[in-house]
Amino acid sequence: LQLEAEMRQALERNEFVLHYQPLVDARSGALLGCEALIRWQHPIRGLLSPFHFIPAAEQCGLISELGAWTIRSACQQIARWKEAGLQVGTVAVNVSALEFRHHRLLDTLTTAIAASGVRPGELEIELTESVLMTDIQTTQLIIERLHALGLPLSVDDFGTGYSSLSYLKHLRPAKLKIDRSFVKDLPGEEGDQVLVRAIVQLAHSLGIKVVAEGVETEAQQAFLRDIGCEILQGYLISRPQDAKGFEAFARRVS
Ligand code: G
Ligand code: G
Ligand code: MN
Ligand code: NA
Repeated sequence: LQLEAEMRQALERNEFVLHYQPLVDARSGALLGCEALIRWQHPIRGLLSPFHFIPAAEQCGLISELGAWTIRSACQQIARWKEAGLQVGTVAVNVSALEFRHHRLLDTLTTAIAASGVRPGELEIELTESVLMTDIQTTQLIIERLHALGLPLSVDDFGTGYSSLSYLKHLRPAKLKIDRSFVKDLPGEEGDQVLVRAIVQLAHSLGIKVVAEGVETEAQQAFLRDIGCEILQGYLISRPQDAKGFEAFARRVS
């Protein structure tokens, strides 16, 4: 496989980069954290989105190495920001389905956390709802180990995974991230209004915080803030940016 060989080479040549998108307090605008998003700075094809290589990495078995790169890089970045005295809150990394079930994940996390001195609550794991719904028993064991490492869980793309909702009770995520498909037509679309309000109520009654993803307009921001959604993420606040760009944002809002 051509792409596999290219990705291996890219890992060796250090062509992957993390971009960071802020998560802010819906009321005050204060910075609460960021989501780390991988890109491939390809020598010929330019900056590639994860859609162009994550699925291939999952297929060819390279995902756990790529995931390990992401985790190590995020931990190193957290350490650099702390050293520089920059407060960025919690850094979230995306972990895909196969990576989550891979036996190396916990080792990778343990080693990266120890090497970088990352403290509990500084790093968080984002998993999609569909990952959490598969093989609930094993999932629960892995989540318990993540909690023991001081890693909170954030449920990505919430509302798209045909959830039974009972998993929320067992897995105790810190955050639910409302998928941007439910945010896109707010505040006009009545069906989405009802859904988003219900998600916020459900989450709060379980002691879980709510992040709205894909916030692009001030009207969406106002609606979400008014119904008690406490965290916002989206182009309105900032696009994902490289570390330098994100640092400039962090200094501006603090
Ligand atoms: O980054 P973008 O803005 O294009 O994200 C596209 C998708 O890629 C998202 O669903 C995101 O969760 C996923 N993604 C981004 N970075 C990573 C990563 O480091 N690992 C995994 N597994 N998925 C990622
Ligand atoms: O699946 P996940 O939530 O991890 O994906 C994050 C993706 O959403 C990234 O590709 C990121 O670039 C994208 N994204 C972040 N904010 C916005 C936004 O306001 N609008 C749109 N259309 N995409 C966004
Ligand atoms: Mn995500
Ligand atoms: Na999402």
